[in-house]
Amino acid sequence: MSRRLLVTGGAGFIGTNFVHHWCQVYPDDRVVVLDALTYAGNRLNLALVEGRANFRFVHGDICDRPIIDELLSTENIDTIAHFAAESHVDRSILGPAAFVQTNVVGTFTLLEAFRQHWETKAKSSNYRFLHVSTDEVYGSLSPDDPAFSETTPYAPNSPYSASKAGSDHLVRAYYHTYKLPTIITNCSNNYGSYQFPEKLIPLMCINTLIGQSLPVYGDGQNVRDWLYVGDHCRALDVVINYGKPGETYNIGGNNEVKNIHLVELLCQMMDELATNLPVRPTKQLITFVKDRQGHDQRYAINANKIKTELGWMPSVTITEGLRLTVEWYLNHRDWWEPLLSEEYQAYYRKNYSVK
Ligand code: NAD
Ligand code: TDX
Repeated sequence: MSRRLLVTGGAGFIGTNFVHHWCQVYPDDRVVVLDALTYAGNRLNLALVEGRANFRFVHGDICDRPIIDELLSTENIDTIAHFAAESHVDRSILGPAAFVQTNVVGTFTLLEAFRQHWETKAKSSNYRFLHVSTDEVYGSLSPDDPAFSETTPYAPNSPYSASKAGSDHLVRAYYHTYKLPTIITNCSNNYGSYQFPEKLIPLMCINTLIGQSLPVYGDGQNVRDWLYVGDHCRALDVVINYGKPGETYNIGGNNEVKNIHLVELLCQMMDELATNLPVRPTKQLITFVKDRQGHDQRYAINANKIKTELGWMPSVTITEGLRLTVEWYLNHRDWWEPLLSEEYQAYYRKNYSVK
C-alpha cells in the first residue's frame, strides 16, 4: 500500500533520518514535513529530498490547528509520524513552558485534527498515527532493576519526560475512546548524524574538535541505553507497516553504557580519527561538573515485544555506530559550526554555569 505521510518535526535529528529512510525505501510515497524550525530544526537537513516531486516542506507549528486541518485534507494524509517535540531535558529544567505547549498541547491538537479527518474518511482502517516517544516516561532504574517493558508504570521525573508522558496518555486515550488507529513507541537514547550539538554525544564530539572541556555531570556513573538512529528508523518503519493500533512498542539498543565510559570511548575514537585536534589526547578535556537536577540514574529497555511480534532487532553495535557518528561530525563541520550560535552560547553558559 502506498502512503501519504505527514512527518511532524521532520527537520530535527530523528525526523531527518526518518525522512531520508522513508524517501529511499518508499520513493513513491508522498512525504509532507511540518516543522516549526525551532532552534533544533534545520531545513538544510532535508536538502537531499527537497527537489523530489512527492516531497513537500511546510514551515508551521503543530499547535496551529488551521494549518494542520488544511494539510490533512489537501494532501489527503493517511499516516502521521509524529516526531515534533521539545526534546532536551536540560532545557526543560531551565524553561518547562515550551515543553507543555509543544509536547502536550501540540500532540492534542494533532490528535483532534487527525480524528476529525479520519472520521470524514469513513474511519479507514489503513490510517495510522505513530507517536514517537521516549523511555524516560518510565522514570529511573536502580542498577539491578529489570529493564523497562511496555507494562512498566509511568513515573516521569523531568518536565521533559512528564510532558512526553502526558502526550502518551492522550494518544492512548484517543485509541481507547475513539478507536483512532494510534501506536506509541518508547525508545532509548538515539545517536547518529544530524543530532543537535546540545546532546551528550554531539556535544562531546564538537567540544573535542574545538578544544573545549567535556562536561560530565555528577560522577559520570549514570547509565543510558544507546540506539543508532538508523536502527530506530527501521523500527518505526516496521511499526507503521505491521504494528497493531492501540499498542505500545519499546525500542532499545541492548547497549547500556555508563556516561563516563561512553565519553572515554569517544575520546579514544577522536584521538584515532581526527587530525588537527587542538588538544591531544582529548581525555584530558574531561571535566566533572555539577549534576543535572533530578538526574535519572539508569535507563534500560526490554525490546522483546517488537522483536517477537514484528521481527525487529538493532543491527549496529555501539562501536560501529559511534565510529560512524564521530566520522560524520568530523566531516560535517559546515553543518554544526553555524549551530554554535549566540543563542546556543547563551544556553550553554546558563546551563553549565549552574551545574
Ligand atoms: P529534535 O529536538 O532534534 O527535533 C525536534 C524537531 O521538532 C525540530 O525540527 C523542531 O523544529 C520541531 N518542533 C519543535 N516544536 C515544534 C512545534 N511546536 N511544531 C512543529 N515542529 C516543532 O528532537 P529528536 O531528538 O529528533 O526527537 C524527535 C522525537 O523523538 C521527540 O518526540 C523525542 O521526544 C523522541 N525521542 C527522542 C530520543 C532521542 O534520543 N533523541 C529518544 C526517544 C524519543
Ligand atoms: O553535557 C552533558 N553532560 C552529561 O554528563 C550532557 C548534555 C549530558 N550528560 C549526561 C546526562 C545523561 O545521563 O549524559 C546522558 C545523556 O544526556 P542527553 O544527551 O541530554 O540525553 P538524555 O537526558 O538521556 O535524554 C535523551 O534520551 C531520551 C534525549 O535527549 C531525549 O530526547 C530522549 O527522549
